[in-house]
Amino acid sequence: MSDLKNLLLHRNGFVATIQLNRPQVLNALNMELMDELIALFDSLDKDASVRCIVLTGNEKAFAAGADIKEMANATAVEMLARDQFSKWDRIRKVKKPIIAAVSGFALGGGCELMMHCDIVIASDTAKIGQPEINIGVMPGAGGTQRMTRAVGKVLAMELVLTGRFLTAEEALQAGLINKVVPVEFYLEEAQKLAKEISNRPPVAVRLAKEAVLKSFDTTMEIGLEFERKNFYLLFSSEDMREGMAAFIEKRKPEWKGK
Ligand code: DAK
Repeated sequence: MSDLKNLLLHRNGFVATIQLNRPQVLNALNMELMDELIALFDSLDKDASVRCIVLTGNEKAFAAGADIKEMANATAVEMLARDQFSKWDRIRKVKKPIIAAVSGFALGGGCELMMHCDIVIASDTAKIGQPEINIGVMPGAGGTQRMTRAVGKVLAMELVLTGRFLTAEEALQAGLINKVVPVEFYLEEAQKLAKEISNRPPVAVRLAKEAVLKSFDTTMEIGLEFERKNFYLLFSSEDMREGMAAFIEKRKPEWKGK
């Protein structure tokens, strides 16, 4: 995709890094940016030369939320017609792992975008929260649901009702993010992890991600059955034969993604 206006794309081996690129407004997520982002996720998801995606902003902001100036005059019917909710839902359906590399502000829709990702590496400068309450609304892209599942009811309630920001360290303690590193390293650390995941067998990675996400949508019994079927399915992959043969022959496996 060569005509990106609000994003930058960088490729290194099997890892694609998407950078949100509206620095003048702290990467506020306007509709044009979101449409580009969703289309880019779709295309990277179909591209066999990509195995893991890193999503980042810049040092000052991952994203300070949906673009308030774009919403300020909208009516409920206009918001409904924009149909942004169902578009955001397509990010949830990306099959390849997405790692968020977060520095500075991850607020409102920015925090919700972060929570759509599978793994989060943050800089020690990160400020994470759902401050929508301070502008007369509430989270609209999964904040009340994903935040609550990640950190539990009482902290989610406090964050959503007061708009307070978490520090990176607090977010780590609460289980919202995976790791905090000094600001110079957050992107490098996320890309290192992405490279590590992209050296794993792609079909198993895909089915494992799918099974973990399934746990949010279903009962334990149905989830366990789903997991077991994905496990059995992997016995039809060439990579499973290769992985087990390589273990027995004491050599490094070579993954084909088949
Ligand atoms: N929207 C638009 N512009 C923004 C922005 C935002 N969310 N955040 C910052 N900016 C702009 C500022 O207006 C300013 O622009 P100029 O005045 O220079 O033209 C520039 O970025 C720099 O910001 P500040 O001057 O304010 O910078 P400070 O360092 O002083 O403050 C801040 C940083 C992050 C504390 C502050 O900018 C701030 O409070 N920003 C708003 C944070 C916020 O309330 N976020 C939640 C927005 S509501 C949906 C999906 C999602 C959502 C809704 C619907 N659907 C699927 C339908 C999500 C809603 C939200 O996220």
